Amino acid sequence: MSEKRVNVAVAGATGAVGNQMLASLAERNFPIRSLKLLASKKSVGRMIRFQGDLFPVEELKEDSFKGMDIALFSAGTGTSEYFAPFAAKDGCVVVDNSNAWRMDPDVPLVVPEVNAYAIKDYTSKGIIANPNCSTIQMVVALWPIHQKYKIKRVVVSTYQAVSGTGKKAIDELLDQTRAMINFLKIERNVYPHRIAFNCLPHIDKFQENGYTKEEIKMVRETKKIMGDDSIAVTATTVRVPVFYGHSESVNVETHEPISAEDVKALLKAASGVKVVDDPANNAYPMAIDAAGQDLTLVGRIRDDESIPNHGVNMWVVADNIRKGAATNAIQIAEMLIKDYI
Ligand code: NAP
Ligand code: 12T
Repeated sequence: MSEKRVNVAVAGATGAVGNQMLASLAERNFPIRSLKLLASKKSVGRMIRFQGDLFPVEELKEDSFKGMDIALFSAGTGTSEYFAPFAAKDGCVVVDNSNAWRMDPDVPLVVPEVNAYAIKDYTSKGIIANPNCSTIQMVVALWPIHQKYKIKRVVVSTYQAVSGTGKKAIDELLDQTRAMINFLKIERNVYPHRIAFNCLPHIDKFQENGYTKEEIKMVRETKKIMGDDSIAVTATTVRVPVFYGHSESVNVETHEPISAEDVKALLKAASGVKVVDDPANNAYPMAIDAAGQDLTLVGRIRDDESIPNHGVNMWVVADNIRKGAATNAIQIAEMLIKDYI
């Protein structure tokens, strides 16, 4: 990284993603000149430690971004929708983690391993969108396959951790688990049903066509990031009682002939990917191994024998708060600094 240093604002600094943003900024030695922590009014008065110093949490306001260079947003869709344009107006580039701007044709939707070139389009609105966590890890694994074999169709089912919903959901799984093993009454606030010892085929809101918004995000975002509307994608997204790490069963059909052996070799050389695939030794990607690190783990790579020579199945796992949110956003910010601001 160059000597350039920047003024950084973190909007949503008290949340699950915001927390990881701060940890990752420190871990990666991000070139910070000054740091401003923003959250809602109710957090004003809190102090948060960053690299040994205490920083006050300030209320997010329209004029919070004066003099700032980069704002990392993870404070909810409505908050981003309203506040990101104020940051952009003051010359502060926004990297947004919410769903507010992802499908805006004037906002680049970026996963650095796939379409880093799109970052340059930030100049149009001053905003860059971070994709949905489930989309990010899937396209990291799909992109090398698409470049070589041209993907025709993807069928994905997800097994998503509760941390994707935020701090309250992490507490809910912990509280319900504790209550279950002590035969106490189960409280339920975040999800419509018990999540402890259960699976819910329901992430984000249901839409008129019977799909959830999370499923629709995966379809649309995948096409936008890979720059190819011809790829057919269909998704089923499921919440599972896991704290950190989303897992995905991904079935891929290609136009060009493909084999599991080729895909293993290809993904071993792919950036951001770690192939964990040694069934004889019970080695495959697991949420407990993906959590706490930044790579996307891919394994169980095998031929789909129902589409001879044109299909593979794989199991893709990543830390949804790191690569699925904070790490991806910070990678984008690092590229912005290096090449553009
Ligand atoms: P969380 O743990 O519930 O934290 C929410 C954060 O937003 C807190 O810092 C909260 O501040 C702040 N906030 C809420 N309303 C605000 C307001 N009106 N003004 C200022 N700050 C406000 O949630 P999270 O998991 O960190 O998620 C936060 C955001 O990140 C969401 O937009 C979510 O869509 C996005 N996200 C994206 C991905 C992804 O797929 N890339 C993954 C997870 C989350 P207080 O503590 O003061 O309330
Ligand atoms: N509902 O960023 O609940 O669009 O796991 C990310 C995670 C939305 C998003 C979740 C969600 C997003 C979740």
